[in-house]
Amino acid sequence: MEDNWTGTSTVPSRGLYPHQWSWDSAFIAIGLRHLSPLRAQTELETLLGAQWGDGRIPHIVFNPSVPLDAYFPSPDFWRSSTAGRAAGAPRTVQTSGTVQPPVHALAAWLVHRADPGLSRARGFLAGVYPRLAAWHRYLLHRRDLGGAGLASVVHPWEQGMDNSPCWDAPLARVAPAPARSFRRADLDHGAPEDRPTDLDYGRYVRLATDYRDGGYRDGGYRDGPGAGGAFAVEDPAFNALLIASEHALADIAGELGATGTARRARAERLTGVLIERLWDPARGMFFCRDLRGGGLVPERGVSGLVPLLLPTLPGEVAGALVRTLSGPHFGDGTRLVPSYDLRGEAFDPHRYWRGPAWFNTGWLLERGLRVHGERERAGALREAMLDTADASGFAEYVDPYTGEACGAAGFSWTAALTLDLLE
Ligand code: 9YW
Repeated sequence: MEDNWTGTSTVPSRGLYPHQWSWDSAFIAIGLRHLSPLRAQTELETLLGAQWGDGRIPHIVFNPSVPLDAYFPSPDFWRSSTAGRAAGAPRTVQTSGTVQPPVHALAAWLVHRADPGLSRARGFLAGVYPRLAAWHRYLLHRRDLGGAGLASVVHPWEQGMDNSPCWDAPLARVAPAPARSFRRADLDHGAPEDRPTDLDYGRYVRLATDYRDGGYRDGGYRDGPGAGGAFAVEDPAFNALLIASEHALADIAGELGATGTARRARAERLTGVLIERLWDPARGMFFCRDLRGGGLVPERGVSGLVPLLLPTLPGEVAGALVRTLSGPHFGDGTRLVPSYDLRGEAFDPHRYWRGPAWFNTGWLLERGLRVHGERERAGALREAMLDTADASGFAEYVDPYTGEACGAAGFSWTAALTLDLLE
């Protein structure tokens, strides 16, 4: 974490991801609070400093001193300060135009609690609260593309699990950008068999190009066919994190002397909407809803277990999630929770979000197990994560059966969340 600190924020990994990433920074701040509450506050403040006028927090904030060819898509692809002008992109800092899961209010609340004296002295919560509130407003209004109250993602990068098999069907409709129209910098650092394919990248580039060329406007699904982009999905983890962060915003409002009652009520109402829209009682987990193709995507991704985090989940839903977590699709002979169904056709224990275990989702599930009183299972998952993080050199992701390291080494959120689990 020391090596990856730049002075104002932390890069996920020096080689592969040399800028600031949105949900990475939230997880990193959760760990940093144990090392340096000041640095943890700064991490979040730096990210929020790049917020757009419409409230969105961009998924990447670019470091201007890093060469353009070190990461793709680079600032000259996103062109945020020109293409994003109507949406209020900042003029002085370059960012992407997509977003990532809203872990930030939860992180801000946990960071505050690590050192309330410092937080109050610096006015940390008073400074971040209006920005976090605008962020949630953006997601709950501009991104309510399905009209039911949940936020939609318009690109697989937004949900954070880039090549999850959950995206295969919704992505199949997207015409890929020609392979020769861009150069993948990620392959300079990662083994091709551990990374998304060129075809995936072609589709990612097409979606991001179309979003940019539309001025990063969020066209409504309700505006009729053709409005907005080709990809719009309601994802269980993205929305569960939004709801968990609404609960955290209610706590923050309380600390600031306001009342968090309306936010708390909204979080509880949205938990009900999440169940109505994305819960499948027969399979005991949540699924993605593809707004362009209609209906739930039948693939079991770890994202469908993350709502376990929610405190007001009905007992039968939480109980079913716990059973699914330890059953044949996620718990059969594994050390850590895989990112995708062990029995699924697309399962691959090494390829990125198509099977490997990740530490951020493990951390969220460990927390969810504790929220629902499953102390023993939470303890076992915690032990397995601590052992594997250490043995893998704080790998980006690992083989869920063997714990073998995959992707980048010295990965920041793996280290940060390990620190948090140790506390
Ligand atoms: C990319 C930085 C990001 C994570 C994402 C992960 C990957 C690839 O790396 O994204 O090029 O943005 O899928 O969740 O935030 O660690």
